[in-house]
Amino acid sequence: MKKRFIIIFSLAAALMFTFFTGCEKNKVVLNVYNWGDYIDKSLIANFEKETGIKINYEMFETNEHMMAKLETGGTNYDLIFPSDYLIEEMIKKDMLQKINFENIPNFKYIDDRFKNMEYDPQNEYTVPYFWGTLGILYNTEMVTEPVNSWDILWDEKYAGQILMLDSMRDTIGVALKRLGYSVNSTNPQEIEQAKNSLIQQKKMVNGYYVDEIVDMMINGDAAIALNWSGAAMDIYWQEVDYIEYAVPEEGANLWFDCMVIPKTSNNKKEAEMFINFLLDPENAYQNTEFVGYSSPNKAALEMLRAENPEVFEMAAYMPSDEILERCEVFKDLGSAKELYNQAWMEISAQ
Ligand code: N2P
Repeated sequence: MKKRFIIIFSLAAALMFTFFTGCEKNKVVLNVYNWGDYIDKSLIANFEKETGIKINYEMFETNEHMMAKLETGGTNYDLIFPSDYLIEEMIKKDMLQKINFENIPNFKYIDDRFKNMEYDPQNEYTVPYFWGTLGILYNTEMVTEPVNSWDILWDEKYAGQILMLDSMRDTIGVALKRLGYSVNSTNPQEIEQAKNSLIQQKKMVNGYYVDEIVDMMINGDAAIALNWSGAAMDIYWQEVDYIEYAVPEEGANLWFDCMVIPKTSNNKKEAEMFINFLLDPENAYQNTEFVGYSSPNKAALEMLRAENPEVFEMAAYMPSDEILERCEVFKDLGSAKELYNQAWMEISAQ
């Protein structure tokens, strides 16, 4: 009797083992590739719990790093978060799949002003994630003059106190704007002048960074930094009150980061589920507050307005029309990208 019980028990245990390991094997793994510091990670855990889908989350620091990785091949990302100009390039290169918006009912929460953008005119490939501007973070205890021009990043007075973004289009774009040119210039002489100004500036620069800048500014390691608007909001939410953000009068870059599904994805339906999850008003609200960047989600903004109306007065979260008018969106430059790559290499080699 006892023996029989043991046999039945072991058989049941063996069956259960095969069942559970089988499930584990069939579990979908979603490969997500996003910018650093660009999601509230508790949302990932909640999605995994809710759906049983596992997320393999990797991060990049710039559009160019992400693209280089994709173009090297051997990746199978299901969801990535590029900016406007890179989306344009990816669509041209046939690297993206069309999204099935029937699987994303929460798309209705996206404000119309973020739909059918120039980089995706029929809105077939993209769902907006966050948006913002490029500008200057400055420490009000170290910088007492008004900050309204890119010139301050070239001011000898702040030698050793200046942080630049280790990001090709942003940094060259600012140098172009400062000289009165477009951030999308394809004129070799203009790009050459921008390059020379950055080489000349380099001796005053403390360093080129991306995700480290927020902490360095909070720690007082530098007085001024080139950065994106959401970094200022991140600092604001940390209740640090000596860092301000300004978009210079010469104008800057206005950017839109979106969720897109690369052709390499084998889990398109699950990627769309995750997009829909991130667009849920509660989740989008939690995410914008955690990350700091501006949300294109109307319902999330209503929640934010109820709790923190003051952020709608802050240029770092809600740039005024007057600021937006002096901004340009980056465009894919086609073959002229080579001029930027070459200039960037020369700047980096200095
Ligand atoms: C967050 C990166 C912001 C993306 N670390 C700017 N497009």
